[in-house]
Amino acid sequence: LAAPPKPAAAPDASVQLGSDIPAKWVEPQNDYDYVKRDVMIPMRDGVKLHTVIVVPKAAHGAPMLLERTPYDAKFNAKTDAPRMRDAVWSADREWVDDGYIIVSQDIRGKYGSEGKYVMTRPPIGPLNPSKTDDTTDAYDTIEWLSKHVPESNGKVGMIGSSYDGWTVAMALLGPHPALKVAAPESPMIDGWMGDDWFHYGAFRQVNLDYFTGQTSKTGEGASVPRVGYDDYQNFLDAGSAGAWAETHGFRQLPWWNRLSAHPAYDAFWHSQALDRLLAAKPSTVPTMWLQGLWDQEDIYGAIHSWEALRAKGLNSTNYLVMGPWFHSQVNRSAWSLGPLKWNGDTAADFRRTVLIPFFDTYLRDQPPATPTPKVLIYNPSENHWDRFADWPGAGPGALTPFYFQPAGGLAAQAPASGADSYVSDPAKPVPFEPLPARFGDHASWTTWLVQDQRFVSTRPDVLSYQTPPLEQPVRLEGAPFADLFVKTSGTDADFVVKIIDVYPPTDSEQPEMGGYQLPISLDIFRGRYRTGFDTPTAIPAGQIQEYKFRLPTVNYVFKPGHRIMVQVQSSLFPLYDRNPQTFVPNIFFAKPGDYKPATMTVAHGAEGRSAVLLPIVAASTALR
Ligand code: PG9
Repeated sequence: LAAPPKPAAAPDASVQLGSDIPAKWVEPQNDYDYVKRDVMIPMRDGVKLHTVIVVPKAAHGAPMLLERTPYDAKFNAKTDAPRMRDAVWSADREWVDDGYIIVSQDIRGKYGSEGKYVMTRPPIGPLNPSKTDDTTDAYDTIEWLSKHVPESNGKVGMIGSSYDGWTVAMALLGPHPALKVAAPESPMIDGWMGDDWFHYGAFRQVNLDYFTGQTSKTGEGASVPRVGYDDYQNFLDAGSAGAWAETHGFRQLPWWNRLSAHPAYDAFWHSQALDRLLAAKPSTVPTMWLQGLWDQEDIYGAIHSWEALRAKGLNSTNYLVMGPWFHSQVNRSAWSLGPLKWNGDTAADFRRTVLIPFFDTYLRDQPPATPTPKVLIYNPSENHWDRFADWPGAGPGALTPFYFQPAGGLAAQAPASGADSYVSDPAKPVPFEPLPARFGDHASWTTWLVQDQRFVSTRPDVLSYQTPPLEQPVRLEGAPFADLFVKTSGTDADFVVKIIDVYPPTDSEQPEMGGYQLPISLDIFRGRYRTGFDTPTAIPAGQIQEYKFRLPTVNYVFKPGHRIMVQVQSSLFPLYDRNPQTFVPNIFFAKPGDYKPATMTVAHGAEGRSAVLLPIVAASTALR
């Protein structure tokens, strides 16, 4: 008999002939309460945009929250957290709690998306001869989303702050029918007039790092390397913004070349100013315009867009919210701002109780328990939200002048005579924050607008005017104006005006607030634009000229015992580039010899009644 065959030797599992790394590792998703899809969505010209869709496993007929960004769409669900609430970025947690599908997309040419990147790409037209822009890209994306996310109800709400707020505003220029609601948060709307790039023509040098960060690479570029620790000294040593750019290779950056060729408010800027474009083509998508009252980057856009649409009669779909926030703080926690403490987490509470119910109204046909107010603005001095049926409480014709007085006074009566002078020396510009100035320091950058101004108020080139301690409250609801009458010995000049709440000298609860000089509204104005933003003209030396400009909006009460103070100075450095004080064609490229000290004489008598025009109301116009 033949012996039975021996069983084949079992494979020896202790010997590895291949690789210990499998060709493809798939993480079991059992613990995950969401699925994440990375898709490339085709646009009308064939370019595909990288989009991250995060869907709760329980979703069925859920609304979609879309954010379009130049800052890497992977910010959502980039961690390996199995709970969607932990996987999204902090601002989206409450949306996850409410069952939303969260969608983020890289805009054209950035991070995972195809195509070419153009900085805040202008709408199709003279500045953009192509067939696509961020209006068509948003449209095509929403078209795709409304058909390809089976767990959704096909309805989309758009959100995003700053640049991402700009993408929301662009979508509103030609919205897809499935776009049901929008919230541009601190949107960049007019980069020349008062958002990121300039304020009334004064250039914001903090953006030079942004230019390399954003346009030197498809992904994240680096900031400009610094030799010294203090940006005040670094920028002083550089000379002009143009010289800084030249040293650091900016000629390779087309955006810098375009921007620096357009220092005035010419067609390049006003034909891409979104408040103008939206007003010319108002959308009926319910829109909540949001921003911070101390928004250090985009303090102009939301309020001006809301006002432009209101002026066009858009009422029932046009909402305004201003919180006690720094730039984009609406998406973080906001218990405080610098030394100012708020009544609760004003950002998270707002998202939960106002913003999400507003979106649910249009995305789920679920009206909120309490109707959304047309205007909601925090009152930082009384520490509560105010709801308004309309805004401003003080109409444009209802501004009350507070005139500069001899001996540093400030009062509603115009003085008979007087003037004050200071020497503005470009070699010693007034710092915008206590030195060392550090653009990269997030804590100081986000709070410089509430910085105690005592750090400069004793400088000889800073004028201060103040009321006596108030006996009655003075309530402001609206946008103050600066109205200066100044003579300079130079041929160009900048003027900074700050409206300041001076706290009483002692505060037993928070001693460091004793005598605090809190700016509640401030801005800078480049004098060459006093007669027209598109046509700079030399200032005639030795002649009084008027400089009148709007300041940021406030909802504020100066309390009894406090004083109203106004400060005037001619620089805010290095945040704003220095004015050489000699008229040159383009300040970006001023030469060292152009920078000259000048004597500024601020008139407050018959020659010109310098003042701030305050939106004073006798009583709050808030809904009670
Ligand atoms: N303020 C930033 C920005 C917006 C738009 C253009 C350039 C910069 C931002 O935070 O996105």
